[in-house]
Amino acid sequence: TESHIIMDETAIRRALTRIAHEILERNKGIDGCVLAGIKTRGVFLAKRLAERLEEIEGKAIPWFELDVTPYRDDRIEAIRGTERSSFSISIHDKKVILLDDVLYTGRTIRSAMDAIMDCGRPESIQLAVLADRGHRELPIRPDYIGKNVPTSKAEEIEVLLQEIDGRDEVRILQF
Ligand code: 3GP
Ligand code: 5GP
Ligand code: MG
Repeated sequence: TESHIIMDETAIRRALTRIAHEILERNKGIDGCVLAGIKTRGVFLAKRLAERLEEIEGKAIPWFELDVTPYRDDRIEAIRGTERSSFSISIHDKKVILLDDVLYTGRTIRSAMDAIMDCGRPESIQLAVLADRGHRELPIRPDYIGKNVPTSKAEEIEVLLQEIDGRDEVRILQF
């Protein structure tokens, strides 16, 4: 296995800062916005982005964790529909900004949108990802991108975050 670093700690920090500014520009501030971090690593990215937005705007932005497991398209019918999501924060009429580490086929985001829609009617849903590696299987595109990483299907992106991995780094692994 060959591997090399594509984002270091500084690059990740700068990408999140840029995305924070892009979110503020697009939404003319953060009023009515809510961040949803997709488990596992998307949660830490959402928390960091919320901190960054608060530093810039001087206002707190609500954020919550989103577990898309019950909504995955590879789960059997019997399991689907038995576990509904409910969030600590109302998403009704809110601009929900989804956060994930890597965007690949788009299936995870499709599940996330289902989970959100099950809980109410958001004004809109936007998507921010740290890395977009391509190979979409659904018509889904990110609104905010940390880094575009053209990959082959044999490659994998490894995302390491301080909170769980002890350091910040994005690597590309070639098998
Ligand atoms: P994450 O939950 O922090 O995003 O999907 C479980 C973990 O496996 C993910 O961590 C992700 O980092 C890692 N992973 C690496 N390659 C893949 C892949 O191709 N598909 C999925 N679903 N996860 C992958
Ligand atoms: P998708 O559903 O778009 O195929 O994949 C997105 C989800 O799978 C993300 O939550 C991400 O964690 C994981 N994933 C898919 N490919 C990769 C990859 O190359 N690297 C990492 N770290 N995660 C991946
Ligand atoms: Mg993820």
